[in-house]
Amino acid sequence: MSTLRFIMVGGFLGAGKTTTLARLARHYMDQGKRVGLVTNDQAQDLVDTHSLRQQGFPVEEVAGACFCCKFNDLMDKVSALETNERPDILLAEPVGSCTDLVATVVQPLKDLYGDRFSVAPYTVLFKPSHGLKILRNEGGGFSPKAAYIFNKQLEEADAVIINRLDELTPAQSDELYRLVTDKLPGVPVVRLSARTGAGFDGLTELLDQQGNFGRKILDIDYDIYAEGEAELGWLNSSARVKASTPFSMDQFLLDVVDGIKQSLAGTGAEVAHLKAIGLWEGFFGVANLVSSQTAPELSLASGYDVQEADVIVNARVAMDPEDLKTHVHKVLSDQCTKRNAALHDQQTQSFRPGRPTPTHRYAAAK
Ligand SMILES: Nc1nc2c(ncn2[C@@H]2O[C@H](COP(=O)(O)OP(=O)(O)OP(=O)(O)O)[C@@H](O)[C@H]2O)c(=O)[nH]1
Ligand SMILES: [Mg+2]
Repeated sequence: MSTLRFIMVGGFLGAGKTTTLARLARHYMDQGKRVGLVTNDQAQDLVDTHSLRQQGFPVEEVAGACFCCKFNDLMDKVSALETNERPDILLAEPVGSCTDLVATVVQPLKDLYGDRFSVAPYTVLFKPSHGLKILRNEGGGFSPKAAYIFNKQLEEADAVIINRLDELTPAQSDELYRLVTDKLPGVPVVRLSARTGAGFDGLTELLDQQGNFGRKILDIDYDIYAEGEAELGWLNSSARVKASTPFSMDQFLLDVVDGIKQSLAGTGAEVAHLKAIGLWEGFFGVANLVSSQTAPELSLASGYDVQEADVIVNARVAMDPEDLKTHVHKVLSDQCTKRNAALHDQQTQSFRPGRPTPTHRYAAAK
């Protein structure tokens, strides 16, 4: 029986995991291979799942908690993909605030289902906007407990991928490379732009390596980890927007993300990732904001004017989730008013992520 190649790409919220997985999926499909993707979120209505499906990839979603706490769901979704898509390669994106994935996902996968899978090196994407401050110990941005999660994610990686190379000057890229290699001696570090594809060969060569990967079991304090995750307000909101005259879906998404950024500006709450997707009649657009200090952007444009659209907002911000909900609802409502539009069937979940309780945890690597 042939084995399924299991590629999981971790990394902090907004590091570029979904963008990287989409590029990897396209790369393997161009080679004639079949792929299946599994996304993961603490709640329903994940922007990434819609975005990847709209890009034409077979996607299953594990919702409600991270892969580590929903290990059996992950295996069920993988089985569904195997039945329906017969993939050669499985691409998995864990929740961006999650760590300890080697002990709780990779090790059980290898131990309990080793004959079904061949596990690729566990790669973790490095997010420069927050990572530079954290590795320089500069403070600002996130709390020490959130920085703890960021650091733990790096520590369990077989390889670290510094992303957003297109935005870094050579000096910034070299400084990041030095900071990461000093922190993790002997760990391969690749520099990549998931957006432009620069450095992509370095990632695919790394992922093609054969060996016994996913063996770095963390020494981790689950109290700090749980408190770090619980500092985040987590919000997923969906609604149908209906207007009397056509409006630009892309501008609406950008204005919503920018509006939330502006609305939060006075609160001092750090944005980990804001994303909004608009969907209508097969067209879709996505807007993002990856930190409070950067500019919102349209990462995938629909180029479409609509009178109706299904809009989903995902917000991960270090603040009280009820306050976050108030900000997001107000911005959505204001942007609709500007367009003589109304929101219908709005559904919102907002909460602090609960303490992670993994299905399995291996204290030593097999
Ligand atoms: N300039 C630039 N932008 C990038 C790059 N990679 C990703 N992005 C952008 O960064 C934002 C976040 O990317 P995602 O791929 O959604 O990040 P993620 O890690 O999946 O985020 P979560 O799922 O929320 O944790 C999007 O606006 C992307 O277009 C890159 O290499 N360069
Ligand atoms: Mg993602």
